Amino acid sequence: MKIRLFQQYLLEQKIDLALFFHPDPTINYFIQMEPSNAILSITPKKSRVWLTSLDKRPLLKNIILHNLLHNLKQNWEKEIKSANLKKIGLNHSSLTLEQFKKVKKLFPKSTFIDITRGVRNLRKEKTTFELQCIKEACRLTSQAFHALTKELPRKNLKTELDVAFFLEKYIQDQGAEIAFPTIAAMGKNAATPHHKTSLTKLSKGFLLVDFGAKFKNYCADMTRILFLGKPTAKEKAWYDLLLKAQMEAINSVQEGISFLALDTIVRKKLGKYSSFFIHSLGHGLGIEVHEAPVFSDKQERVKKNVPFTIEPGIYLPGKVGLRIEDTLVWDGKKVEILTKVTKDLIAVDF
Ligand SMILES: [Mn+2]
Repeated sequence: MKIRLFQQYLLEQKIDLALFFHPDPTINYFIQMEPSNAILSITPKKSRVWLTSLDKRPLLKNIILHNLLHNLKQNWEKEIKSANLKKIGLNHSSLTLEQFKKVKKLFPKSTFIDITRGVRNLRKEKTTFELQCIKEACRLTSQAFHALTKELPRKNLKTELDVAFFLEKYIQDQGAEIAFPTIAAMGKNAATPHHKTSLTKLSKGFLLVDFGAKFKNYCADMTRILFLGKPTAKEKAWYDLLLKAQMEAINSVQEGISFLALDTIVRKKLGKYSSFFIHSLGHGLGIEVHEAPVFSDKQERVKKNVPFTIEPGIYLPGKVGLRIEDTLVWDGKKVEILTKVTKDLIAVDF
């Protein structure tokens, strides 16, 4: 990954050492795996990672691999200790108080600085390899949804959990992983945006699925809605309005437009329903399913090779919930929707 660029950042900020502790996803980013435990140290000249023998050894370029001992001898502490490390960078967004106390004891004379922003910015723009992984994750996600539309009419899936397991099995059968626990929400359950997939039986109405594959550590995120039975004119109108709002935001994506501006476009289109759109329009994604850019940050703008989601929703408490979500990227000339599966409202015989 962009370790040289990060070392450049450390030089510019006059940081002698950056330390990362498990389970900081930044470690996963730099070593391109999910370790059981790890400590990562990066200085402007040298990068080292300590891993336990619980995991398979990763093939690392530009990072020296050490063994992290399981006994009480904290070998990494001895190996890392040095009086020359005056300014130490820590990722406040992931560090526990216990870890911080340990570092403070280890380096009593050093000063500490928060590098959350530096790390987030580094990970925001993706390399060609990272984009390829995200695209593949999105392709598998789209395929899984397509398979679900073929499976539902067979009536083998009875509950929300059946639907979630079908999607997750499909993805894993393709050799990929799950980016996050699948949300399958039947009818009024979808009025809770983060509904916990349950044993609720499938019945007539909207069925929402929010899920994603993870390919080589990189996430996809997509939400689609199906209709079991035949939607009423009103139900169709809700869906059409939401889709129009989502497409208007997607079609407005261009270099430098702020995410806040996209959010405004959606809320305007939703009109009287905008007060029922109770969350952020989207988020960046990569090693983590939610990462920078954070849409509520007014400074954040669309930039080349920074993938993100657009996911407006309408939630009528106790009644119904709709959300349509795509993962997309601005390639410098045009917006590319990576989750390519259809957004026509599919009505399944029920
Ligand atoms: Mn999302």
